[in-house]
Amino acid sequence: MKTRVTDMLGIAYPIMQGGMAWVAEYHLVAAVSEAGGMGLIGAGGAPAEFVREQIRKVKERTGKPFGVNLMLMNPEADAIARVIVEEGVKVVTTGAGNPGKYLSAWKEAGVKVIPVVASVAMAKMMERAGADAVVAEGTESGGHIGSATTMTLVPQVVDAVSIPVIAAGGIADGRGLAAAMMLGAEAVQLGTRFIVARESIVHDNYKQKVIAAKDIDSEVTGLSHGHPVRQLRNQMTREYLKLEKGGAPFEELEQLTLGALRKAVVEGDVVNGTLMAGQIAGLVHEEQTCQEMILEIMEQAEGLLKLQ
Ligand code: TUI
Repeated sequence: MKTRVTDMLGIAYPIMQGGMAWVAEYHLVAAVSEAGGMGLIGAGGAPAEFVREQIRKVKERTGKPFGVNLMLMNPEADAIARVIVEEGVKVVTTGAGNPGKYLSAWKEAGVKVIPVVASVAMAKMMERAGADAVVAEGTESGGHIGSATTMTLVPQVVDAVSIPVIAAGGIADGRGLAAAMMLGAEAVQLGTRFIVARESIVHDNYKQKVIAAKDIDSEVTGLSHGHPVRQLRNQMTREYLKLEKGGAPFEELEQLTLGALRKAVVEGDVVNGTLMAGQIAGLVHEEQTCQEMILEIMEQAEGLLKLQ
């Protein structure tokens, strides 16, 4: 299944791994890339030097293409943008903001730039600024989200830009990949399914919550202050939503979530931690290696698209 995205990135399959904070560290990234997909280090809120170490560790494990996701609210975003160039990273995706100010430096260094967008307007702005592709991410996704669904966003972005579009949000199997291709996407980005990859260092408590999740087990917190985050329902979301409904100020809500993703991923605290996951968690049933996941997705999608 060759597309402009597989050609541009030099990958075998049109499958990218979401740049999930804390989750997408070097073990997962190297495994996805080794399996023929596109692994992406999730810089999240990490310091620049930590990201540099992660890049070097991925390089030790695979010679295949990989990238870095820069979460633009990171206070060290400027320094990470420089590390990406210094370490010769070939692909960068960005999230949670507008990467405009980094584009010229990255382009000059030959880095392929793929902003994650949640609207047509942002996709057009990024194309004008010189982006090589965009990830159109629907509200089904885990983590920080926009409001448009993948089904509506992807074809509208495809019609609005000439650069390749990668679909994200609500995709976890070959049916999702085939559907995304039908909407005009040239690759997909998966997050939730890779949380439970064998190579993922996510605490088993968190993995089991994703595996047990059903279709309507996620909640969106933070809508009232403009930072909606999708995560699995637990005591933390119940408490948060109660406070939010009562009009609690942003600072109080922020206290509740400070360090909560780390608590879930590293410590396995599924009660007070933030279990970011997408709506497709209900379709994720088992821990598998990245290679098993990717080959299964490709076989299913190719069968549906009658390519074999
Ligand atoms: O970035 C994501 N997903 C994320 S980032 C993240 S880290 C975090 N942790 C705790 C609380 C909040 C965040 C977890 N999940 N996805 C890509 C994405 N980007 N979705 C939506 C956007 C986006 C939003 C606004 C992109 C651009 C944008 O534009 C704002 C502007 O400046 O115009």
